Amino acid sequence: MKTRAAVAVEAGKPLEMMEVNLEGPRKGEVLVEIKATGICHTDEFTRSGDDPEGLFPAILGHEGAGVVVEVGEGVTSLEVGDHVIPLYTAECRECEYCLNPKTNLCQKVRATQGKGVMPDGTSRFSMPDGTMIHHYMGCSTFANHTVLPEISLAKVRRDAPFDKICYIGCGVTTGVGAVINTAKVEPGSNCVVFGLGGIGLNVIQGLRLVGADMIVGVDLNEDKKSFAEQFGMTHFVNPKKVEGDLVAHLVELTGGGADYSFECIGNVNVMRQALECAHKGWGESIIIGVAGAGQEISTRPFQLVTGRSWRGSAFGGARGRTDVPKIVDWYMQGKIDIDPMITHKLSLDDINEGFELMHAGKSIRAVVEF
Ligand code: NAD
Ligand code: AHE
Ligand code: ZN
Ligand code: ZN
Repeated sequence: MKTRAAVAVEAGKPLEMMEVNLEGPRKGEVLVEIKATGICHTDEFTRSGDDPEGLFPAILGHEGAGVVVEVGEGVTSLEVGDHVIPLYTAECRECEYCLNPKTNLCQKVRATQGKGVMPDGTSRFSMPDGTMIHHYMGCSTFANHTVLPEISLAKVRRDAPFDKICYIGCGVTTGVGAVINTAKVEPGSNCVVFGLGGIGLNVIQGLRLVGADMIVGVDLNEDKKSFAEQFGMTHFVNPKKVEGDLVAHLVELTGGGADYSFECIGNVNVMRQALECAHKGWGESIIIGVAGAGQEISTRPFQLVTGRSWRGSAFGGARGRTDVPKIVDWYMQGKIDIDPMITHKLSLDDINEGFELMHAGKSIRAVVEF
């Protein structure tokens, strides 16, 4: 079939709208009509050329929601008409990783996913001239239709709006999940969140949900303050307005250091600040931000010797097929907010505007509706 897609033809170039060829689902695969997709900073990270795993041409996008149109041979858990959220972290429920309760990082399709192909080693997408187009993060939601492995789809309730729940495909689950699944933050904790964008705001609402006490937000963009307050931030710090050392300021503000800190930017210098503002003896710092090729983190080992822990979180530690339907329920029950974070709605033709809004710090999430 043919479908409309925004194609990343080359690193650093705007996406190009075109009609692409899409082959139907093979064994264990599912064809999905994408109804809406968010634009995450990770899409920009790859588009810009910073991603060491980035491949071109590719159809980016990994924060979508849609409807099953066709199922391939052997697919048993989904049928035509089911509403689904694509998962960049699959859940096969049988690999060594899925069987270990300490991780959500299913590896069943991860190697081929990283090469921009389906598990059989081939792509379903091609350009009008027949050139192969890579899949992205196993999702490719910047296309009106896409093909995914069955294990990379979470089946969700049919009454949930696509233009909101697409955000659960990455940002919401990443932020809320980092608090609940990765850090396991206890009620009454004092926490610091670096970066109040599409991920950081969801960390903040996760902290409110679990009953954190002090929720300090740190961002260079003053406009993010009022957004973050809506979701539970109790104190705002703009590093540009702090006289002297930011870490010392945060340690003092939190009465000795954060019980938990979260880096939601992808800046290795901020990652160090996030670790070092954690409380001596027990503070944990969670890295969520993704840093560009060649970048490394550093600190004095003494920071760890004296009881701070440095950890990371992917997709909020969530097991997608199991946890994503529950997060959709939380949204429908009003336990978590999504609507005010969707600051812009665009058509696929205007998707590059979404990247410009992100750069200008004007959007939290721009969502493309098909
Ligand atoms: P975003 O662009 O919406 O937000 C980033 C925020 O950081 C902005 O508000 C910006 O003003 C602020 N910021 C930038 N530099 C800063 C600095 N030096 N100090 C303080 N604030 C600063 O991005 P997002 O969509 O929220 O994504 C954030 C990061 O999380 C990205 O690196 C993204 O790739 C990553 N991410 C990781 C996962 C995961 O599973 N680990 C999932 C989604 C996104
Ligand atoms: N390709 C990058 C790594 C990118 C990365 O860390 N991705 C996160 C999800 S970001 C979603 O917005 C993730 O899930 N990582 C675990 C994994 O298996 O990719 C690089 O640096 O190579
Ligand atoms: Zn993302
Ligand atoms: Zn698995």
